[in-house]
Amino acid sequence: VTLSDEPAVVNSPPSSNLTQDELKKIAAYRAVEYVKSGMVVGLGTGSTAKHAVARISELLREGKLKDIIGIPTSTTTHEQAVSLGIPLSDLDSHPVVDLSIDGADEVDPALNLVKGRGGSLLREKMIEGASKKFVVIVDESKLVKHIGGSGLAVPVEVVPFCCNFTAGKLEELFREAGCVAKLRRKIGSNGGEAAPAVTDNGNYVVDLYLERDIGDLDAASEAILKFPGVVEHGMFLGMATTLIVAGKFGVTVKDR
Ligand code: ABF
Repeated sequence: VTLSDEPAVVNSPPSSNLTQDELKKIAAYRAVEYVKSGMVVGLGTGSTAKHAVARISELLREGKLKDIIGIPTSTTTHEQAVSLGIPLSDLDSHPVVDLSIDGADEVDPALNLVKGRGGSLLREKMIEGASKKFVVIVDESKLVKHIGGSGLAVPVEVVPFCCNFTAGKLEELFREAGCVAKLRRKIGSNGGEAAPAVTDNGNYVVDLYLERDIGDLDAASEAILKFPGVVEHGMFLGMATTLIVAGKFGVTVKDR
């Protein structure tokens, strides 16, 4: 099955009265049309991807899809897929993934992404990087001209050891872009400083808040990954093969 069988752009009728969650669901359901029986499917994480996981399980139950093996990109998605009875595996047993479907925090016109504001990024990058096709599903609020320039964070997963040292190095690296690096903390502390948020891999997240855009994305990626304390960052460059956007003017499908 290849995505090139599909038209590059499809516009469906306007859907102006829909909520953001309904738009997410529309994008997710459209993406699941790419899933065919027998595929190994990367199951994304987040409020958009969860609709795709639910839809896959629904089609399995109805017998419209068969023999799907899901590869979850987070412990949360693992739990959701288990609860819905989707057969699961991992990259050790299935190193080639036919298709992954996942959300994103930002998408630029070249389909470069920022991911990880919801906490997951490393497993997503491993699984989506091992995928023949990677379909990104978003509502139109996620579209940007330049990723990393919106004043919202570019997340970086770091090892806990001397994480403030690593955060300082990252801030220094992007000083010209007005970078402020903040260690992400758990929400809902009662009074004192909240403990650092911990990823599925036992690491921490440093959020890079950039006043101006960081310019050459490949150079920025390379520079971030050079620090030994960095595990991975949330810029997914040149990885997405298809973008599905649901907005008030309908659904748009764009292939890279
Ligand atoms: C995960 O979910 C993260 O990489 C990204 O931060 C987020 C997008 O979530 P949502 O669909 O809830 O906006 O994939």
